[in-house]
Amino acid sequence: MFGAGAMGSLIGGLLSSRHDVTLVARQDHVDAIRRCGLRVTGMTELCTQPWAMTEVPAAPQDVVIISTKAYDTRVAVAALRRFWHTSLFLTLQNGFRNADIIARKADRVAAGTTSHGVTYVREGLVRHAGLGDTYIGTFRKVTTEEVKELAREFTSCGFPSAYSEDVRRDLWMKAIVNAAINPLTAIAKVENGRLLQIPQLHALMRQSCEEAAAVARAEDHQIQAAEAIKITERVALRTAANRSSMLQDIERGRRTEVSQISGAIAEAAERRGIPLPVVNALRLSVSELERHA
Ligand code: KPL
Repeated sequence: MFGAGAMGSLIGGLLSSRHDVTLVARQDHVDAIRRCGLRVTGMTELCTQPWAMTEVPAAPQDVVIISTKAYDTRVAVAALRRFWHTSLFLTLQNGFRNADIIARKADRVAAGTTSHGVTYVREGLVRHAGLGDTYIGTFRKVTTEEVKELAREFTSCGFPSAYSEDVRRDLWMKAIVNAAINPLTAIAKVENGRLLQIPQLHALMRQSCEEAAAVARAEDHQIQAAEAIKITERVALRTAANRSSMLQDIERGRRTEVSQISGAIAEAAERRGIPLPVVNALRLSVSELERHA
């Protein structure tokens, strides 16, 4: 598991109940895990002791899961060079370009989306604050059977996952969800569920989904606005108590994934000549917050 922030720690922790898992993480997180184990609270309660290190391990790995921030994907792939021709790579990140970046180097790539809400509380401890769906699909030189097997293994470790027939569409759908929920929660400094309770924020969330869905359609993914809105509302409801990853980044004075989510949608919109007033306003506001953080 390369990148053990909130999401990587949850998944890595769960997988370690049945598998030999190595988390590659920041020094303070690694030190805490080595001292007291990795703790997950909330919807999942566990304390586990996966291998944790700051360097890429030397031993061969069956599966390499990348769960870094999307702006770190290139660096992650370079660091994982020794597995390019031997391991199955799986990306479980925000943004829809990660699998393409990984597939430029790694031979075998699967891609997935997950909409669980997870908060990084402090080193060694994450909170599973909201349930979500996880879909995994083939991307490059991976068989359907291998991906189904992965999904089954994830499920049996307590991380329910399903095989996706069209993971590129799922990646777009997830980006639409993130482009609505993440900037709004980061700007308003509210938990995801508040977007459904504050009418003005709810209206902006819906408009953002409408705009981004039009871009997805122009990119040949059949995503209607009504479906995008319904899925986004469902994610906000199920992760109501979570602080989005973008809000967590702003609060910790860190760089956000706004360029890799809303920025990527904006680039596609510009290529296609599609106006994107709400998505762009939210994107620019987050960039300003980020600049001042
Ligand atoms: O992906 C997320 C994120 O915060 O990045 C959601 C699903 C919106 C959960 O907060």
